[in-house]
Amino acid sequence: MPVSGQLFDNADRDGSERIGEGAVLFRARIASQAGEIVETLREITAISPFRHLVTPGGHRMSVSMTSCGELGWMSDRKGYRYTAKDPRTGQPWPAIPKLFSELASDAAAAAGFPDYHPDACLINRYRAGNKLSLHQDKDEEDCGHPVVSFSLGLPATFLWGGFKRSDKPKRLLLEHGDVLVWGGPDRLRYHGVLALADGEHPLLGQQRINLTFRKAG
Ligand code: MD6
Ligand code: FE
Repeated sequence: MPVSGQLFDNADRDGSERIGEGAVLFRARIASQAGEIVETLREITAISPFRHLVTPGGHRMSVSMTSCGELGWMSDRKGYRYTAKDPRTGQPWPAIPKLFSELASDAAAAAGFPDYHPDACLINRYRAGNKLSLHQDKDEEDCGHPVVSFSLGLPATFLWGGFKRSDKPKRLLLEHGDVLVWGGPDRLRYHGVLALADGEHPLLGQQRINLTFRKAG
């Protein structure tokens, strides 16, 4: 239900904001769990460290990435795909911690996607100036499942585009603790992240971390 004039007319009392037919932004939803999430991330990145991937076109991505889950997202000269093992270590990707999968499925349910069980979590690390160009998430077998995104650390300007790369995107500020769930008719929208501005975050210092959960297999 829309509330006071301070909020947008698509904002609800719980701080959630519907930004599309299949998309809801929950502001600061996981802020109180952020410390525990970051601690758990350290355990994951000790096993499968952040690395800069190369796009099929041969560009080194400025954002560094790693994964956890039964499947991890990969890019190299041969293309984008999911793998069961981290090519860097030759070992399976670390499992998705229970805390993460519970928070992701709770958020999905709150956005109208019950019974969400992600099997892949891509972890992105941005430092000042790092950006992610407009793209669609379409490497998953069945795009009937939503993507759930957690933002931690420095704020970023997220580009919420249309269904063609040339559609002018809207700008959305994603801040520490925000959760964005998007699926259904919005699942294949183009989206990206503008170059991260300098800053200092109390928990994460000069970085932004983004986790995106998917059902990839
Ligand atoms: C980011 N996020 O926020 C990058 N993709 O750093 C994504 O690319 C993304 O947030 C699909 C669904 C939600 C997302
Ligand atoms: Fe994406």
